[in-house]
Amino acid sequence: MSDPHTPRTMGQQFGRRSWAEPWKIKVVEPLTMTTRAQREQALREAGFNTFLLRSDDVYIDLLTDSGTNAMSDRQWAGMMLGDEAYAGSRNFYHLEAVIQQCYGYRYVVPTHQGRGAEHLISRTAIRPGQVIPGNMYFTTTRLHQELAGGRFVDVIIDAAHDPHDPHPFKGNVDLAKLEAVIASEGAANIAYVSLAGTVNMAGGQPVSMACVKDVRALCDRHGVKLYLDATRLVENAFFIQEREPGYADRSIAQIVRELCDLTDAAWMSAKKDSLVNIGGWLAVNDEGLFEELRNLVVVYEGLHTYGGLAGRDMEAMAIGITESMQDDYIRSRIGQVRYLGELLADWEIPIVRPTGGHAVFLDARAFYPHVPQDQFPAQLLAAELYLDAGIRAMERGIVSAGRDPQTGEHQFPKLELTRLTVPRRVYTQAHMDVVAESVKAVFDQRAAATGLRIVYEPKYLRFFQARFERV
Ligand code: PM9
Repeated sequence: MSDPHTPRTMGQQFGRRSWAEPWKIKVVEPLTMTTRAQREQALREAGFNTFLLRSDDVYIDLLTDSGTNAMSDRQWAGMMLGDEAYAGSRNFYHLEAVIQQCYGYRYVVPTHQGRGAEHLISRTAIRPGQVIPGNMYFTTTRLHQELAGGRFVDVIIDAAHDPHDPHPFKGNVDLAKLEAVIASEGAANIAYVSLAGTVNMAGGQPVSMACVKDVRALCDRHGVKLYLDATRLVENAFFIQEREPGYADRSIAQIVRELCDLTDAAWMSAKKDSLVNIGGWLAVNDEGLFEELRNLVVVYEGLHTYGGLAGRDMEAMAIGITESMQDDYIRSRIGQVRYLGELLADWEIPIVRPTGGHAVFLDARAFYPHVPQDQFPAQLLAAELYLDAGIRAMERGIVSAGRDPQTGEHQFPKLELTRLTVPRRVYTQAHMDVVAESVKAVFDQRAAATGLRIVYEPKYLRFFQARFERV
């Protein structure tokens, strides 16, 4: 069933009454077009890793939605209001007030980006040997939890691991799994429950408000804290508004606030939802935890009133947060991702269903059933997409999952995905058409593709810097 919010299907349903973005373009940035021969050379030099390509060699860049947002004229104007004082910048106080109002937490600590916040919360809230249950791992989040001596345990519902399961809230926590972890480890040995909305590695899938309420109640029964990765919470709120009974008439801002109010603290990579190119924060309700975080931030990020950011960046973030909560904006944002997903689904190209918030995830196992997982089918698919039309995607499979810290063996995730991540307010519908047609061309050539082997592998977060060659 098509979704009524998709621009294309709106036209089909109501007879050419299409729906478009609530903004127009004021500044443009030229793109580079390359030949196949140039791309072959660039990919070889990049060791078949799209992270190692120069962006000048990329035509349509769907590597990530992180820090790739187009800012509004208001945000650029805000940059001129940057107060670059070392201490007590007025932009920090503006940002603090906006976070307190929109996300609802009492205390705010700015950080340079999401992983700066993950580092601080992990160091502060995890004792060595403790367990952190969560709704699927995220690469940087789990690494910081492990570096702090913790162990992540996945408690997401089984449907999240099945690319074709149409569950509307595939980010939900399986309460029985969570209860079992608390029972086996003991509540005192749970550092906190780590809840993400949306869930990136599951395909940008949302968590429902009903589920968060249940998790909150379970945490309360056991005296366990509930912390939120709010990186794409605005996108999550859109899915709640669209799919969850009782929320159709609530605004995105109200839903975000209601969900945050069910949690004890949050960390944020503002480079996603908040429509900026850099920035992050931690926000908590507990004064003692805040004291520790505020002290630690000066060691690793910068003074507690800038946390590694320029004043102008904090101003752009404050304005971006407000813009991100506007219902028309978020509908167009998700609508564009869904438009791409529906084009591919119409052509029977295997993607994660339902289409998530920030990206369309291609099911690389279904693309290349003849390529074993330890020959990196999703990495291969990203490479083939680049070769076909200069489109840059990202691997989200076995390379991203990394090695087991105990055994050193590959971890084999059920999902072997290649992510077409859509930057916010950057590309047009015509770009999405070009992307879809390239994916189709690569799909039609799938039988000829051969696997990859690793020739260089760094110790941490290998997907960023590993190098490959064809088997
Ligand atoms: N996510 C992404 O492309 C950028 C780096 S990893 C390829 O999806 C969540 C849910 C994220 C995230 C980054 C971070 C870390 C935390 N949580 O990149 O450090 O998706 O700002 O945030 C990326 P930073």
